[in-house]
Amino acid sequence: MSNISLARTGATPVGRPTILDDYEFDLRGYLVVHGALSAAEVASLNDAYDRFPELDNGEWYGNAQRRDYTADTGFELHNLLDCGDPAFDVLIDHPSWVGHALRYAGEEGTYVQGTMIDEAIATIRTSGGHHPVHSGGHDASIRTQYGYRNGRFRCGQLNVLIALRDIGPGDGPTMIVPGSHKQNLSHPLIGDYARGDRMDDLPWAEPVYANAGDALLFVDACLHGGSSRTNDGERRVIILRYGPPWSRPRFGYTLSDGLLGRLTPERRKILQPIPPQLTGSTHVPLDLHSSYRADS
Ligand SMILES: O=C(O)CCC(=O)C(=O)O
Repeated sequence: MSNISLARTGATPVGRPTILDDYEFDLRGYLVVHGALSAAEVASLNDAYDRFPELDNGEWYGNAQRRDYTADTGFELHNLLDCGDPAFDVLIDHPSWVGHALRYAGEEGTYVQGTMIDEAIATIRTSGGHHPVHSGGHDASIRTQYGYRNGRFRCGQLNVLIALRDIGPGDGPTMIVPGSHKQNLSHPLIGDYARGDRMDDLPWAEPVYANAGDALLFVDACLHGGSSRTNDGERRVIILRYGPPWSRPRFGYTLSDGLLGRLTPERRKILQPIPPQLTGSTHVPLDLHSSYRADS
């Protein structure tokens, strides 16, 4: 990446997307940041995975809950960032992708610019598992839509899928139909999500192979899913979904005081961009474009 600039605090170098990133993302709806995590970060996150307790669907680990999307997807730990293990904190504002989140799904240049993670999931997929085909630009919700207007990206959601292990043939790579974020017709060969169609042989879908530490970034409006894992062992992928700062957690998960208290202000702002304004508070919220200042 070029165009490295400093975050507003001056603390974290944030990688801004290059003009090639912008072109690729607009054209295909996704791009891969190779080597997004260092080897040490990958090792630390795999160690954190090894600390996960045995959980049945619905059981909790700290303030994170196992909630599998379907019976076929396998282990999916939602509200991951609040599971109690600080190893995951580094992901929140990781410089390898937070600049992309701000640019593509961060309401850039408006009075509500910024970003929020509205879903964070640790996934483990074993042999036979898959994530069914879904999405597509033909009927995208506002939450997941692709948008580009007046020189600005206006996407509803940027997914960041981070590989913690190499993902090659048979490992269940994510598959995407390039350009499908702009499709006008639904794919003729798939049913609805509940039918559980597999990505594997879907015409025009391409597997995204990855090395451990690579991050796949895509607008959720792309037609996508996780192909069948046929190899033994585990596919380990973390999914973060970034949206505008006014987003809400999809399944209503909350954040503990313990988590919010230990985070840096920059990270806290990404998990809770708009703190609750409690009755009786002496704090007066101001927004970026407000002309009124209490001290002016
Ligand atoms: O597991 C995968 O590879 C894809 C996950 C996915 O499609 C999703 O979470 O929306």
